[in-house]
Amino acid sequence: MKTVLLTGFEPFGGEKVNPSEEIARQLHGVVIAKHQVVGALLPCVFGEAIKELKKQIRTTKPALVICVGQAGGRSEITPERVALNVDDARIPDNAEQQPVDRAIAKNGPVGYWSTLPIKAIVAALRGAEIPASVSQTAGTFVCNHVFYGLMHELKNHRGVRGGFIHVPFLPEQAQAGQASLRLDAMIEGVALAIGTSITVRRDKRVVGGATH
Ligand code: PCA
Repeated sequence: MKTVLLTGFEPFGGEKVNPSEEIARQLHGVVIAKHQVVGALLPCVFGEAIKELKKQIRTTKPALVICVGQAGGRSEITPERVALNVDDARIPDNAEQQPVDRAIAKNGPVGYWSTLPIKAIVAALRGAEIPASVSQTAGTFVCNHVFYGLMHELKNHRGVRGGFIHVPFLPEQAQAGQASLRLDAMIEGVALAIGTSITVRRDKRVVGGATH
């Protein structure tokens, strides 16, 4: 059976949990549209995270790679449109590194597009009453770093699609007034995103779908 590599991140920034870790753990082994999901955990560390991702790609030989991370404060599940070739950390990573204005790949392009059908994913989630929108930036911390590293690596893997999805805080992480989403809705949403990425070859071209 073909495989889908689904990565989550360890907690960072003083948090005790990371919803993306739970999502990858709970979808590990699940079969979606005749593909088996392999869940993996990435360290929230510049450099190490891409190294671990590449190792997972080597061992699982996936047909599709979706990396998931937490974007505290967002209220929706947000497939990212573009990865940027820059590290610019607003807080230290889990190894106390805080790169500023540094290229991820010295001679790499300024950005890479996601090759996931991001608009179709948003439509599928909204159809299931799960809040979703396209995000225009994954930031410049470890998530964008991994997203860029993924797309740079996939140049060497023809036909393998990949991209990044940010998810909100879990209810227990949110401070008063901050948005959050229940874990079961996130799991259902990411499973739908995987199914949509397998079955929709050509993305929908629709207006809107973006709030970030
Ligand atoms: N979110 C961070 C890194 C790890 C994670 O889950 C980010 O958005 O960069």
